[in-house]
Amino acid sequence: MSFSIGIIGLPNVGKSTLFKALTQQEVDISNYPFCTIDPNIGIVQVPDQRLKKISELIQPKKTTPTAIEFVDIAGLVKKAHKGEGLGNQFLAHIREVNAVIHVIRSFKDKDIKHIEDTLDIQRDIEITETELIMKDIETLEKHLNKIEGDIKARDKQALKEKQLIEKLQQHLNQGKPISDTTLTGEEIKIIKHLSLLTIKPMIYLINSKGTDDELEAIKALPQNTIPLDLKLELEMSELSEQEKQELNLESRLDVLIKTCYKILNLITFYTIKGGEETRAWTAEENTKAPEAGGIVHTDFQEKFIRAEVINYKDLIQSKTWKQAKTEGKIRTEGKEYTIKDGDILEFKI
Ligand SMILES: Nc1nc2c(ncn2[C@@H]2O[C@H](COP(=O)(O)OP(=O)(O)O)[C@@H](O)[C@H]2O)c(=O)[nH]1
Ligand SMILES: [Mg+2]
Repeated sequence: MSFSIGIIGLPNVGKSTLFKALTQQEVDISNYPFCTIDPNIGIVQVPDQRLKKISELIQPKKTTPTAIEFVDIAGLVKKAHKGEGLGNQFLAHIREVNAVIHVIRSFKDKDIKHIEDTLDIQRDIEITETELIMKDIETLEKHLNKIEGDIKARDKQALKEKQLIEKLQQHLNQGKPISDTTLTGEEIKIIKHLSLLTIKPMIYLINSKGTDDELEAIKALPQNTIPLDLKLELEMSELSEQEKQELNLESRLDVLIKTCYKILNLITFYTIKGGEETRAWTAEENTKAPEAGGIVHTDFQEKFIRAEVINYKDLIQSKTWKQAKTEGKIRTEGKEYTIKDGDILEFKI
């Protein structure tokens, strides 16, 4: 299983610059068989201090971080929902990702053309979001037409869908993304097959130097807004750790990756493979132990019997696996166990 984040926004705002900065590091892709191989898709290892510490304790032969995919989606133009520019391809790519980073330009550079000529964060956000909203309105209309017969026949499921679709249409018609409304688990299930665009969690990335003026301008934006100087981030990604230290530079891409985790409700768990390899994995919150096993290895899900579990914090306190065992901190958990962020698991099949 892998999670992917799409990078979207108007042309010339810094999307590819961000993609390059994120994917600069060499990644051994044979470790990540679930990931897609495509020039616009990059596998990015998730920075993880806990994994480092676990490896220091366990001293395995190999340490493997978890990873997420980033997709550099071609620039969007007005009327994309009508197929303008690479509109259809653009929107199809967004359907495939789990969340979206919306890059908005706030850097001044007269040599780099701004498609709307002036800097205006709020206007640019609206241009992009309007396209997504229009596409969702269209998708919902099409689906309503498709199930018209069933609605007339008073089919129960179709009536449920109709009611929900009308609620969403009303919301979209006010220019608001679906992610703004609260949906029940059942409602989410009902519309899942429609792959709506504005239901996806979104991070706003303001590409700027972060001057006081700029920070003032983004105060009114929603949570999950991150100012980042993408040109500087790209330059930093080309430096070694030592060079960065000497220049007193610190990348903020980690903050961005962590925010992606947060908006997707993802957690990290670890395996140690009997001390051979410490490895971090990504799961959704509320994942049960056998499902977590399935993320590591298909066999582990079907043949799951139990797992030995210790949380990261407890292992650090005990200092060694052996000591933790002596202190009774390594628990045995069964099929109903819900894994927690920071759990270290040994699956028993
Ligand atoms: N001055 C400045 N230029 C930038 C910044 N970010 C990107 N650029 C430049 O803007 C141009 C377009 O960037 P790119 O990432 O290709 O934009 P995209 O069309 O959104 O993928 C490139 O020449 C970048 O070097 C920035 O923060 N400051
Ligand atoms: Mg680009």
